Amino acid sequence: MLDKLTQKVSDALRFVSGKSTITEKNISDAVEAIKMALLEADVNLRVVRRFVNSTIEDARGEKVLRAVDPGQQFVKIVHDKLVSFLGDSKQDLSLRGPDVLSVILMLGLQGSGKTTSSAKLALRLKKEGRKPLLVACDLIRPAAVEQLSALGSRIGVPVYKEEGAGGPNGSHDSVKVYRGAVDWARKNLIDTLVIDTTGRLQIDEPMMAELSRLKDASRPDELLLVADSMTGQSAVDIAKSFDEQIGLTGVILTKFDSDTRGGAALSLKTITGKPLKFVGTGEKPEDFEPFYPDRIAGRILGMGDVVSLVEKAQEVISQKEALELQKKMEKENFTLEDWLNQLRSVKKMGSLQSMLDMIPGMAGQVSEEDINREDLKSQEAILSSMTRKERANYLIIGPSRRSRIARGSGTSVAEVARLIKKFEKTRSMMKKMAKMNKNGQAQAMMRQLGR
Ligand SMILES: Nc1nc2c(ncn2[C@@H]2O[C@H](COP(=O)(O)OP(=O)(O)O)[C@@H](O)[C@H]2O)c(=O)[nH]1
Ligand SMILES: [Mg+2]
Repeated sequence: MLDKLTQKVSDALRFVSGKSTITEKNISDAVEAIKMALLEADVNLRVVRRFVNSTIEDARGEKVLRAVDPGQQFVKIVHDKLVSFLGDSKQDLSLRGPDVLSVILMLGLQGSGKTTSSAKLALRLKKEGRKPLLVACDLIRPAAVEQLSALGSRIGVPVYKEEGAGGPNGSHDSVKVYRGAVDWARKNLIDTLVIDTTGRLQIDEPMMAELSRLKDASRPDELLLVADSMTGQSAVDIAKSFDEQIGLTGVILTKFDSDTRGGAALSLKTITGKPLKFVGTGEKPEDFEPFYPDRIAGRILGMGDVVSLVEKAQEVISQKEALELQKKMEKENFTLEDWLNQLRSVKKMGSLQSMLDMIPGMAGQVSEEDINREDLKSQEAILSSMTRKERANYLIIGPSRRSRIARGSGTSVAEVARLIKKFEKTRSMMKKMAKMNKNGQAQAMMRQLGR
């Protein structure tokens, strides 16, 4: 889900992330790339413009220019912007207390996932301790009532239906079915009605008229539009029409598990002002989650659920590199060259700790206090003053090479010797750990890297 958008956005952020200084050019390159990514994801053009402008505005702000690590801060700006466009925080349903009947009206076009989502929502309410009743008010499609019944028995939620109400010769009166459901609910201690309604392939007058009547009769607490995320911008247009003609309290975005481009999620709140409340993530009744803007933003950024340093480390060390490192460590092929690369990656990062935790076998072994940054600087200087050959095989570094390296790096022969000692020690420690972790911890970390 959102794979393509995630890929594009994280590529865009590569213009700035991990950079200790960023320029207007870096920012505008990144912003331009993000703009393309959003357009490709079928985000509404107006929303894209607004997103881009307010990101630039924030990025130009004082805060960023003074920041210690502007690259990371820019990533954070984009993250926060995504969160705000997705709707800031999770939006709960507003339902009544258990002794008053709450009504949820499910709206949407045919095939959007209304019936499935009704069952999913009912299951969720049941798990939360409510007593829901599914009400079959889609009286146009002959199979709709059967489908809802089957889902209801699968999840253990009662379904209210009226014989003869649907089909070509039925009464087509969803208001009558609703009234019957209310009676049944009173007798059976039901506290929430989830009403599945009629959908058409397009918005048309008879459908809206019928839904309007049902709305007036049932005075719902929640009017939820079920929209197919695969339809991108047209989901947004549909939401707009439903909101104008019936009025909505929120949106359920379905088929979020398929390769949706994400445009609907990003445009909906901005264009309609209606919050996304849930997402459907599969065909099963359990495949349903509240919509958490920050988590989705995290996914779009390709940095998991939170913008954390650990996740930024994933950009620095790729999975492939980590696997190679693991192999080297096992075979004791880890060289000073590798060490220098590690140091440089560490330097690009905000936090050493998270970086150390990413190195196979190092998690929890070394704490940030054990390493000071000055030390790292002189280590890097020493390593840079070595020749490639020396870094590939430290055993050739005799006394004369040592003093040359010391001069070149502005350190002392003793410091060079200390670094080599330390490297030897680290290497044998790494080898031990690599063996220890071969199938355990290290594998888990690899998976984490892969995510
Ligand atoms: N993959 C996936 N399929 C879904 C999701 N929601 C619904 N569907 C499928 O979409 C199709 C139409 O769903 P249905 O609930 O009958 O739509 P309705 O016409 O609006 O009532 C069915 O095949 C569902 O299994 C979802 O979140 N993910
Ligand atoms: Mg249906």
